[in-house]
Amino acid sequence: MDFVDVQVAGEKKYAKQDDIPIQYGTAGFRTKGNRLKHVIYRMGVLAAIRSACKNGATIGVMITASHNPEEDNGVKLVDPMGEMLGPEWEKYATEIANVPDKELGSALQALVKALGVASLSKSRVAFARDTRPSSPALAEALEAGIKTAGAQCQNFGLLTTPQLHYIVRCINTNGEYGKPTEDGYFEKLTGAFIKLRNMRKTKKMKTLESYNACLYLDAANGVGGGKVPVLQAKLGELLKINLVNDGSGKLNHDCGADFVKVQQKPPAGVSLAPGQRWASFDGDADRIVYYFLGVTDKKFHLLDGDKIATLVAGYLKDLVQETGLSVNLGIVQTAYANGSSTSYITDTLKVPVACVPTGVKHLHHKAQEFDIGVYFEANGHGTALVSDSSYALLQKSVKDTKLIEKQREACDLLLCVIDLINQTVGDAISDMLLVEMILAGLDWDVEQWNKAYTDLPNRQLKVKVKDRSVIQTIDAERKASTPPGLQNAIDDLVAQYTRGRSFVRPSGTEDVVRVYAEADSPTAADKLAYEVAVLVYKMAGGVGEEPKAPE
Ligand code: 16G
Ligand code: MG
Repeated sequence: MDFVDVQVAGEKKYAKQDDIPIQYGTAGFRTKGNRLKHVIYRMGVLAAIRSACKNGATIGVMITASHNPEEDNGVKLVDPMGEMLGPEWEKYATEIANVPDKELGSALQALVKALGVASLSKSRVAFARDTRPSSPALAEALEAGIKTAGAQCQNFGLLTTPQLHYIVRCINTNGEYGKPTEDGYFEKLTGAFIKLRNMRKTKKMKTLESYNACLYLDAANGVGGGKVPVLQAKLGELLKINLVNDGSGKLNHDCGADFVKVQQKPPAGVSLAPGQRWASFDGDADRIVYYFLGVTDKKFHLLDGDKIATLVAGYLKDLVQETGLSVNLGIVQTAYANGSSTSYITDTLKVPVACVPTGVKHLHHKAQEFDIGVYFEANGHGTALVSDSSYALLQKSVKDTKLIEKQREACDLLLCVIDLINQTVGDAISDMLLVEMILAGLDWDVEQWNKAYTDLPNRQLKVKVKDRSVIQTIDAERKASTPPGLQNAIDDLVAQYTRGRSFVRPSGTEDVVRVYAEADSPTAADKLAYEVAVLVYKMAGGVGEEPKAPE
């Protein structure tokens, strides 16, 4: 096997645009869209090699930059079961993306030799893209890479990130997980949603009379916007979605899940009537947050990833109990989880909770240690994973006449809930349907959901430093191990605040250090975040202006 054609096309049409190094980080490669053509061409070839290493299983490639500004773009690889690329391959991706044009062929040659790959003719790659202006040209570069490498390729056009993850898993399980098409995806999710709503009616569990089937949704002007009408057509009256930021405006501009979470306010230009249930997707629809304006206090309330995790875990815990089976359940969070949510999980839900570093791969991996693992980042990315053995146990128990009818019914219900949940990755559409189903089942409105616990006021800030790698963290990013003295100084500040907590970490997607702080009042949280930001600026080589004190 040689890479002569790959090398020639690479030098001619997909030559490096600059020599600035680029790294496969938490969410793949991400930078300005006009810097990515060569990177994505090369990732087409790498995906073909990955496929060969997985005995010809289909590898997915998604072109998106999620919640980043419209002019950015990015690319990430999807492994055969729909999970993120195995971390051990991130270094190969980084190496291949950065080699000089003249060495591309030889670098690929060396890689396949080291991996023991003899041919790429049986390799398969499936890909999709989001709605960014730069995405079509990048998709062409990707297709060229895959085809020039000699692999087969399937172009799924515009998809949300979780839809591509789902399709990859369907292909590689020969349809056992579902039909490998967008239509198959909607059929599976809406089929489960409709069945669950009807099951609850026939079993007289709740009348659902007071559930308000009207949801207001901000699609961040992203790829999710175009998918909602398809979903709506299948749901009919069961859920009426009023869509804003459907794709006609600028992507992620003053809208979307990231904006709402970080700014702690609604998307620009929308006015919430008190009590309305609102949700926001991010640009590639793998995150969702809910929010509302209080009926009595008229204040903005955010129902973020932590609130979704606790709602889902509480619901699943009750259902598991009803089955009477021995299935353990756990929740996985990151340091960004609000302190109140962690206390609620431990003290009220009494469910084990684990904390891992930021990034889906860490959460997903940890969640697999439970029979049912619910994982959510506070920013709204999350899902629930069910182990193969628990799934098999449920399937067996549904028909087990030794169990009482109520138990068999609970097993049936749980199996159906599992069908509603995207098992590959966090999915805004699937999470939305899950939340809506649970709220309907419990007969809850947003106020009731929000009452579970009260978030501690919190603030996030960014600090620009010369080299963010001078900050290293331990204890799932909750403590800084370098530079020396920084953590002690943070501890001293935190000790001055009631219910204070703060941590700092280098961002994996931006050239900044992130600061998080929470305390018992918004003013205290703002002040603590500011003071910690100043520490970072002074002790970790801040550049530009010193952080500004809160007003
Ligand atoms: C990426 C991660 C997300 C994480 C975020 C943190 C994936 C698919 N996405 O978007 O999970 O929360 O990065 O960004 O892993 P930061 O490192 O810039 O704070
Ligand atoms: Mg995203």
